[in-house]
Amino acid sequence: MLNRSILGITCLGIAIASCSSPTVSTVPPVPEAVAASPQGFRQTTVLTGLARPWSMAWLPDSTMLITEKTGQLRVVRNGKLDPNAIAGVPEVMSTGQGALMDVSIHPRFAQNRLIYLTYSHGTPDSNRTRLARATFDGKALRDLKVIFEVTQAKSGGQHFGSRIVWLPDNTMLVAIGDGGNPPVELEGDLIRKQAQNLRSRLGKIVRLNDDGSIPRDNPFATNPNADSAIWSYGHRNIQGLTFDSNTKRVWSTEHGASGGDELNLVEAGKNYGWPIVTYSQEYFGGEISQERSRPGFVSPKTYWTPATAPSGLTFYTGDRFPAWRGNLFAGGLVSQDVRRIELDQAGNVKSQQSIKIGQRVRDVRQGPDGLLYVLTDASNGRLIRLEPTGS
Ligand SMILES: [Ca+2]
Repeated sequence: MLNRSILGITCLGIAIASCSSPTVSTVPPVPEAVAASPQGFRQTTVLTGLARPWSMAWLPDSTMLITEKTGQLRVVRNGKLDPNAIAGVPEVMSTGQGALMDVSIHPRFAQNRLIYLTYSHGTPDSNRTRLARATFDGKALRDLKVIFEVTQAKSGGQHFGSRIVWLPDNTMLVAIGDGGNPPVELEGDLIRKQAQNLRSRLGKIVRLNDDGSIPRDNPFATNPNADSAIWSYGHRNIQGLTFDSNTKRVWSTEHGASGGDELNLVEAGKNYGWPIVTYSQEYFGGEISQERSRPGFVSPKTYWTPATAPSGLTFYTGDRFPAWRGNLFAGGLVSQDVRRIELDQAGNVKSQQSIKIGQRVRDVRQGPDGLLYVLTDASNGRLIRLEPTGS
């Protein structure tokens, strides 16, 4: 409420023109106050002993798959972690932020048994984000194929992304990072500038068919000066991506450098500004840009300074927490919490609450049982379940 009051005063004072149209992208968002934790739930540790887990997904029979940073794909059946990792996973470069990242299940897995993995591939001097597809026979991956990759090789171990989200037409969105911080360069300039280069897949969300081919109705499909895989651009490093099937909205969380982490409502063809406009500052001090917003660039719905280092993101639709339906849940590596984010009908942030986890949070997802699951980023990482109390 405090922030709304501040915005209200601004509107009455010097910024009347901007306030008359609150959806205009040039209106800077106001960071939301973060309230204490919601009540009525408990945290239960389901599993320990995961090696820096990164992502999780469920098969139709509720078998759970979990990726680990150094390249293992683990399987959990009836709450028990199989001691043997799934065979057939591609070789992963796990230097720095490099990892076996997202795991995602084809919407028609029951018919085709297809799963998808994103990972960093290569060497510290020459690497890229890849997307691979394979069939899963219950023990091993078969017929693994790399179906998409960043076309430019980069150096260093930073900013690979990445998350996969399916849309109702069985295309998928895949988030790819900008490639790294200064002094990492590509083609004679700071690599972060690739986020604005429509010929590059760095700093983008791409949209793909389920075989990795590029849909003909992508926003830049007919632009000869653009990579036709691009769906949105101007992103730094998205590590949270989710879809609200009611409103058909795509939500992402994106890492800034020092502060300026973003929550974005992402739409096809739009420019999210990095690194031309940002609330973020350089890690070594100083401005990345003097500009926070600009016409034609989409501003974040909120931003986090200091940084939370946002990780997994999920839109809650379950029955177990009726009061949480329609809320976003965003993990935080640095904030070591899960943010419950309440939205209004228009997709603006109404309020935020912090659910303390006390360890770096790498992912948060809604399980098929309607409960929320959290992965902690530690060498002895945990799977935690949030369950309602008193029911
Ligand atoms: Ca932005």
